[in-house]
Amino acid sequence: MEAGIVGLPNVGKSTLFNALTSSQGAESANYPFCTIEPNEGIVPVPDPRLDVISSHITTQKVIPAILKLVDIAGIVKGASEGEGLGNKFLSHIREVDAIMQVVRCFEDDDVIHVSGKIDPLDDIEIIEAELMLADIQTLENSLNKAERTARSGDQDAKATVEIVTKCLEHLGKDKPLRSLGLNDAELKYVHSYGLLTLKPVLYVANVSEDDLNGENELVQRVRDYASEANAGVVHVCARLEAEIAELDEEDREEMLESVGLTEPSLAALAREAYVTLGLQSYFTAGEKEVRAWTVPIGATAPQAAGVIHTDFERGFIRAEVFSLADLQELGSEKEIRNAGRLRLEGKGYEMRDGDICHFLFNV
Ligand SMILES: Nc1nc2c(ncn2[C@@H]2O[C@H](COP(=O)(O)OP(=O)(O)OP(=O)(O)O)[C@@H](O)[C@H]2O)c(=O)[nH]1
Ligand SMILES: [Mg+2]
Repeated sequence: MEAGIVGLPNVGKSTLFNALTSSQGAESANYPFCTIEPNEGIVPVPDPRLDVISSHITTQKVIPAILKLVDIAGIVKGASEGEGLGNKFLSHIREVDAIMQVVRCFEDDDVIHVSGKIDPLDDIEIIEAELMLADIQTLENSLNKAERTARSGDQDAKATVEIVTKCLEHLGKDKPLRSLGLNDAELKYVHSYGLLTLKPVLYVANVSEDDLNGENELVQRVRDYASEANAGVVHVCARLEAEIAELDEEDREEMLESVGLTEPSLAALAREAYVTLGLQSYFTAGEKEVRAWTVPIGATAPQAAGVIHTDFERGFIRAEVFSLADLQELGSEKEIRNAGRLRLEGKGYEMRDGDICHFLFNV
């Protein structure tokens, strides 16, 4: 799973990115969380269930799920026409699964706002407009090609023309494609275009140090907007998070407590990112490692196994599954087995959030 951090210039994207990618989560010692490229990083997804599992199953290491982040440079008005670094950055967004849009809700006279005033909804609209314009360009280009092929009678091309036209009409009404409600079959025809406004969005309201709970009216406006647009919102003080991330664990707890926070914002951000993307976790647990894996909600057991290794999916025989609740009640896998609560699930099994499993396969 990969999310791109986008927004207008100077809204705190890099501050947030640095805070998230440099924070040393408790479990992270066992995982190379690092910045891959200067603007790409991997962060562990905090999940308290991992601690519960490893309190019952002795293991050498605990490996959380990961979220890959890309810090994309500020988008300015006219980006879709090549303004600023324009198209190059839009092409970065094409590659991510979800967009995290940072909107400035903090007041600070020392930090210049590109539009000269702090208005998060205005900011959201500017970015959305650029993404919509970029999609219109992409679709118009492909429409020409598809129309030519369709004339030769190609059925696929005909369907493409139909769906592309539908998308263009929607964008023409100033609406992002994520609100068009394309079904899976329709999505297949436009999948390869990497349409920007089709990607789910999570708004990150960057709040002031003195508004850590996001009570400011500006944040409320973002929430109202997002609930209408079916998007999530988290509020974060990027600057404070950056300071917190520098601390070691003990000092971090102290600092969080002193400012009245119960957890670093990464935790809330990661949770919301899961919701936005329709994802859930399952676990594998053994002597060598206890590990969280990410799958889309609705994934079947073979698909879940495929996240570990494609061979697991190809040669899937069955899964042995138990729940976290069973583990907490009975204390060990052995007891779960003895109590007859270890479930054997076949190819059609739909994974549930928090399942703990072994996969049996044969290739
Ligand atoms: N007061 C305050 N300042 C912040 C906060 N977050 C970021 N800033 C400041 O805003 C300025 C811009 O932050 P960056 O993180 O570089 O912004 P950016 O969005 O990456 O900017 P570009 O990469 O140029 O598009 C810096 O001076 C930050 O210190 C915040 O939560 N509160
Ligand atoms: Mg930056």
